[in-house]
Amino acid sequence: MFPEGFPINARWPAENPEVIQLYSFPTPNGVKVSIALEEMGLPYEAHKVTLADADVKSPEFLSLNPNNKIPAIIDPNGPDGKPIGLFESGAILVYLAEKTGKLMPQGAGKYEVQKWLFWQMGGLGPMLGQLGFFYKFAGAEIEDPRPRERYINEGKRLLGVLNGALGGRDWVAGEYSIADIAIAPWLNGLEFYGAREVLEWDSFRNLQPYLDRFYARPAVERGKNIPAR
Ligand SMILES: N[C@@H](CCC(=O)N[C@@H](CS)C(=O)NCC(=O)O)C(=O)O
Repeated sequence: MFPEGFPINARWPAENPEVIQLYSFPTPNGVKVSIALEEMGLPYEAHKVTLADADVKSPEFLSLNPNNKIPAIIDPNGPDGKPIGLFESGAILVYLAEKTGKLMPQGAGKYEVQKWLFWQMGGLGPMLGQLGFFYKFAGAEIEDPRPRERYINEGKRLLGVLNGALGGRDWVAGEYSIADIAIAPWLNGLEFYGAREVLEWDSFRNLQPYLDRFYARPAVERGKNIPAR
């Protein structure tokens, strides 16, 4: 079985085991990795792992990510030439940037990128995810308005922070980077949640041009639907 020591291969077999194996679904967290792989020009093989328990809670998937969430990867050619498995989209983005030397500069610029990457991982993603739950999905019928209000207010606050950071610059850390790849798909998800209006999207004048710049990139266009639903 290859990559050796990775039982996930039994359920999602690698056809081309020499390249990076991606286990994902085209959600804002999932497409971060397919977009980064496309931007960096790394060869990879994508496996569709749906969000259903039958997939993300299968013993094979849990063997790679005990936290039962996509995305996850195996790089057969990791540090010291040995295979490595990774989960958490932020950790995967940093790994790929360091592997290729792309989309995260050295020196002070690296920390500028990481500030915004961690801001997305700990703030924008979780808060907008909860907003989606309480505004559109299962929580929408909960009568108590406080959870909805809390995530709307926090979502607006975060959009304001990002809008300010994008004043006078095209990309959040200056140059285009893995921080943008982490952030932009989450902004795009607001349309799917039907939450643009309630967050007063149009009042944040730098955000739509930022999204347009991001989605005009050919690698983003390719990566945004991988793996196909
Ligand atoms: N912090 C994680 C979050 C990943 C995440 O929330 N993945 C969702 C899809 S976007 C998932 O797999 N959900 C399935 C489940 O929770 O059972 C990351 O950035 O990788």
